[in-house]
Amino acid sequence: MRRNRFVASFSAALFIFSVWPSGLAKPPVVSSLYPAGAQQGSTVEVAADPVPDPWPASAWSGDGAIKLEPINDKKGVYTATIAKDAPLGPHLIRIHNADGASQPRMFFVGLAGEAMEEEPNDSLEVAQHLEAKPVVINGRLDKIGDVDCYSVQAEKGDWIVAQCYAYSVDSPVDAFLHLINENKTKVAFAPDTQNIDPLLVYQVKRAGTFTVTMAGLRFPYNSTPKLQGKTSSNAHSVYRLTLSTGAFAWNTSPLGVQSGKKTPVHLTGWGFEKSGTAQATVVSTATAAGTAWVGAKGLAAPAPVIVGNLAGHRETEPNNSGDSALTIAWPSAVHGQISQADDEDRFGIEVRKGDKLRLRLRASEFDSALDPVLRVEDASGKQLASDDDSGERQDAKLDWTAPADGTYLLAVSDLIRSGSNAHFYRLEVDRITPSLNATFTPDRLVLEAGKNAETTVTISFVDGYEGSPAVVVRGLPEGVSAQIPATEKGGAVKVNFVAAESAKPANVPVSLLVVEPGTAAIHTAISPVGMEKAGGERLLNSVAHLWLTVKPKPKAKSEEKK
Ligand SMILES: [Ca+2]
Ligand SMILES: [Ca+2]
Ligand SMILES: [Ca+2]
Ligand SMILES: [Ca+2]
Repeated sequence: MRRNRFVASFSAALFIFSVWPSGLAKPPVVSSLYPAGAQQGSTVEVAADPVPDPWPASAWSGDGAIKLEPINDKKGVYTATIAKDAPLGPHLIRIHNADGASQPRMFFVGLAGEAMEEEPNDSLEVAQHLEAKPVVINGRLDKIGDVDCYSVQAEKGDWIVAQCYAYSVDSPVDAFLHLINENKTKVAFAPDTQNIDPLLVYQVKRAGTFTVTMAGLRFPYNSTPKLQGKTSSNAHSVYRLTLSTGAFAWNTSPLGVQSGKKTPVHLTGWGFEKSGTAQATVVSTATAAGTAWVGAKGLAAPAPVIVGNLAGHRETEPNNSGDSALTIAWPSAVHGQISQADDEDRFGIEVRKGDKLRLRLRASEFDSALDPVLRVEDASGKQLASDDDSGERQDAKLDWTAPADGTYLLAVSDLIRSGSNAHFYRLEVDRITPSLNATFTPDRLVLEAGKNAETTVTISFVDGYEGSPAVVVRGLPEGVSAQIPATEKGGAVKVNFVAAESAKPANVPVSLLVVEPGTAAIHTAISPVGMEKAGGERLLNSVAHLWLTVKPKPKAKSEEKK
């Protein structure tokens, strides 16, 4: 009797939650991949957690050079094969089954050999010693109060660099690193760098064994009130820690390159001279805009470089006065340094009356020491406009309309008039062009044959855009169509996906494009991914596809009646 009642209420629950009508099956939830990356040209095992049920479940990667195959008799574990030419840097992975797909998870392709953390490693006495360097350690802060210790031998003059990616790859942890010498003296502590993840840099004064300790706080801090302020103890607190005593590149000079061009760059960072590693390399990327990752022989980790459509210039000193300022063609980006106290860099630009310019002086995102100030002056040196902090963090950004034909000056300086070769910048001189942004949510849909489901594309017009854009869907599987309302004024557009009764099961990424009829303009809509961004930007912050799962009609009803 009790058993029957249980069955009855269970069926009722199934009826109510008809989102997953085929019973208990549902889309995989993957909170972490461990390890969250691998070396270029390697094959490793990667565990998805929680274990996708049913097993095996397929994996999709954003790049064909990274393949994950489920191991049938090892639940949750994939064989990840990273091709030798797999693009360096972060990629997205989804796990999917007949009922849907997981949220995308980050997977980083690196340069150095890798190692897995070996517990116990909680104290200096039991630190995991790393012979091979550089090395990427894949670890987890997976018990309350977990501390992970790693020791390396370093010689006088070596630069010990420890770079941690935890929050950066969407782990729920705010990590911190300390460096301790043989006398158990703390010699370095890493502050937050581009987000809440730490980067530790220390030049060795006396040869010996040094221990890096890794610990963390749960993030976001208020996610589990009981644990607030306590160290992290989450199985998903996966991290990647690059440990180097040789060459480590932090930036490139110039900081940015033009998409589709071969650009010689100089790697900047630590340990190049002593290790004899070449600092000159060439960047050639098809990335349209955003960030590309540069590798080179002997480097511990790839370095990010900005990619855009602007051609590049380099400053040439002297350029402190209007007379010595070099006139640059624009739109373009110019790279330079406020190389000493009171250095000012001036660049001339020729404009026509009414030209609308967007000037961005970028420094803090590259961890430059410069607190940039940007001024626009007329040919006589009279200041017409200035900005200190309107850009990202403490960077400057200025929209300026030319009052008359002629040559004007752009002046770059430091807020407190300091300078050094760490005070570098990228000044972007661009024309303001009307444009649009498009985002969508949700980023996953499960569509049953004979039914429909929708995602909302939100289009916003920026900088005076005046068009009648339309949404176009690319990559639809057979038997699925998209109903798209007219979208002349932008705003929220509900795209309705309809599966025919005959639609076959499918699991595919679909692109949502916003086009301007009669022009070549195409904007790919994106959807934000990851947890709240209170800790800053992550390595990847959006996904450029909607994941569409098509499943057959449930057989349950007719079978139950029989
Ligand atoms: Ca651990
Ligand atoms: Ca530990
Ligand atoms: Ca300069
Ligand atoms: Ca100068």
